[in-house]
Formats: sequence, structure tokens, C-alpha cells
Amino acid sequence: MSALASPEIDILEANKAENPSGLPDFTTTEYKDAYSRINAIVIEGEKEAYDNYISIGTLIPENADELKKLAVMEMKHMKGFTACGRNLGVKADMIFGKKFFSRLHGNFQEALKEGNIATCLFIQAILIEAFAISAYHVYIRVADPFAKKITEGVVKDEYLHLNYGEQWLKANLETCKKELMQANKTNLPLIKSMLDEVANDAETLQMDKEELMEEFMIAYQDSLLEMGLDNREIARMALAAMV
Ligand code: PL3
Ligand code: FE2
Ligand code: FE2
Repeated sequence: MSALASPEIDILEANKAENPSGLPDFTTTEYKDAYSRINAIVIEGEKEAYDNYISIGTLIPENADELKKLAVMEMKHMKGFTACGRNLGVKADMIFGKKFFSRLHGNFQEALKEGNIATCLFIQAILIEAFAISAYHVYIRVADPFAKKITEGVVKDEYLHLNYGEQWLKANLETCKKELMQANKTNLPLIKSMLDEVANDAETLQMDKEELMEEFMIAYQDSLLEMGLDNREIARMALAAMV
């Protein structure tokens, strides 16, 4: 070892020697404790996604069959992630998971009651799906082999869900742009605070917060572009996260 190496580098190298895979130790109490909350968030998110697609089907009856298919995928995701927790011997903290989604859930329910299709689709099929896609991409790099396989299958489906929302909003953009801007203003800051809330536990799973934010912004901006919004509109919308 070079005499110039810093103590931090010594520690990193010692860790690497002990754990050449670079993956976390999935058996520690610390890992399992963080996983009990992250796993609950994901299970609750998938369950609410099921309910949300079924609900959106009542607002767009001509697409109810297609939406039912998306909902069924969400149920499968929920079961997959439940198996991931079981495989690690972790009990998901579902009270935490429910609370984590409660504000977004409330906003979705209100939009549903008002028949605001664009808001419902923006919350579920754009914001929540982009959040899931970003988190799953980062998680795949540091997951245990069982969860990695499941998450790789799930993330492919999530792109189909994002695409459904993009296409509907694109086709209806001119009539719903104002509603969309308002839905973004109300809900993008919630996504940001959910990310802040999960950052510590994610770090324990070796998921980096900056990386999560980058992946989210990529998926979010790509989908706004696909919907036909221009660069200025996208920049304006993204800035809503900074309040
Ligand atoms: C809809 O298809 C999915 C809704 C789930 C959203 C979950 C977001 C999860 C963010 C927290 C980081 C999770 C890491 C993945 C661990 C299994
Ligand atoms: Fe899903
Ligand atoms: Fe989904």
C-alpha cells in the first residue's frame, strides 16, 4: 500500500477484501430494519397502483379492459416484492408504508371524485411510475440475487404503465394542459419529500440519493417530452420540485 493512501481508502480496501462483490450484507440487523420499511413502501405502492388503475378504468370506460391488465401486473409486482421480504426473513412495516403514500393517495382520491382524469393519470402513470422506475433501476445494482431477478421483471412492466399515461395525456394535451400543470405543482413536491424521507433507509441498502434523484428526473423529463411538452414547459414543471 502506498504511504500516501488516506485512512478512508484503507477502510474501503479492507471492505473490498472482506466483501469482493461490493454488495451489502443482507443478513445484518441494520439491513433488515431498513428493508422492513423500504419493502413496505414498495408493497403498498404496488397495491395502491392496482387500485388506482382499476379506478381510472371507471373514468375511461372504453379503456377499462386495458387498465385492468395493467392493474393485474401491479398485483403480480406486489406478490413478487412480498416474496423478496420473505426471502430475507423481513416483516414489512405496512403501517409505515401506508403513511408514506397517504398524501399522494389523498390527492388521487380527490381527483377521482372530481372526475379529473388527467390528474389521476399524472399522479399514478407518470409520477408514481417514474418514481418506481428510478428506484428499481438503482435497487437492481445492489439487490440480493432473488430480488434482482424479480425487480428486473417488474421494471419492464412499469415502462408499459408509464407509456399508457404518456399516450393518453399526449392525445388530450391541448384540453388538459392547465390541469396537468396544476397537478404537477401540487404533487411533484410530494414526490421530492417522499424521496427525502426514504433516503436514509435507501442508503443502508447502498442506494445513493443523488443517483435516485437523477434517475427520477430522467424518467420524468423523458415522459413530459413524449407527451409533447416543450423544453421551457418541462423546465418550469421540474422547478416545482424546488419549493
Ligand atoms: C407502481 O407500479 C409502483 C409503485 C411503487 C413505488 C415505489 C417507490 C419506491 C421508492 C423507494 C426505494 C425502493 C427501492 C426498491 C426496493 C425493492
Ligand atoms: Fe408495479
Ligand atoms: Fe406500475
